[in-house]
Amino acid sequence: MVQINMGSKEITLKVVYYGPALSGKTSNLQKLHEMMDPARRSHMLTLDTKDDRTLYFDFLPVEFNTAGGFSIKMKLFTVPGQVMHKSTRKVVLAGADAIAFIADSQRSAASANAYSWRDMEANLKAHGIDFEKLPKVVQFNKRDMPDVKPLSEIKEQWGKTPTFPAVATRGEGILETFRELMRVLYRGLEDRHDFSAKFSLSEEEFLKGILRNFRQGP
Ligand SMILES: Nc1nc2c(ncn2[C@@H]2O[C@H](COP(=O)(O)OP(=O)(O)O)[C@@H](O)[C@H]2O)c(=O)[nH]1
Ligand SMILES: [Mg+2]
Repeated sequence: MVQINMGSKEITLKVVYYGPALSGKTSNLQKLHEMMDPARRSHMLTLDTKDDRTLYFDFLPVEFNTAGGFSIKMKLFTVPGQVMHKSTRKVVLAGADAIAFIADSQRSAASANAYSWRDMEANLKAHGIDFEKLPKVVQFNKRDMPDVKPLSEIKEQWGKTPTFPAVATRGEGILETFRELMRVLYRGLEDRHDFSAKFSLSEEEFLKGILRNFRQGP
């Protein structure tokens, strides 16, 4: 959960990109990293195995300072999707303030998506995080592949949960997903911690501060 240090005026937030193996979680963070100003960005940390699958997690920090003198430190993580890394996923989820669920749009991936969603729900509940209330956005990636689930079907299935189509390898839909993720994150913080009043930080300033770190992509 959000860490607030009034002494050093630092607010630390944690966001997790979750989803089945190979759905494009690492690609999302890589594209975000590429969109950051090279002069200001820190390194993206990726711990890979030789078969190019995420062994542990990816980590990308994004920061900005508010007009009210607070330093916002956003930590973006991905989880490894492979079934065998269940305990790692659980550890990475601890204290998450918001989730981007990266689904694979291919019809053949439907059961892997569903399994991963249930796995996420169980892991969050095990941490005592209120699953229903946790801010979430869903991305349907790999729209360039043949035999993908139609967007109309996706919208119908997901109701009021925001969903975004993407082709992560081309950077399409990455920033749109991230912007909405930041919006629902802020709204969750406002509900639980009265953010705008306590830190004189409006939703608009929050979004601008975060998104200033990124070149507006194609
Ligand atoms: N065709 C296509 N391939 C993608 C897309 N996004 C990711 N990939 C590929 O799918 C594989 C897994 O992507 P990765 O980001 O490592 O997935 P992760 O396991 O969820 O972190 C890699 O070979 C990517 O290049 C996409 O939108 N379209
Ligand atoms: Mg990965």
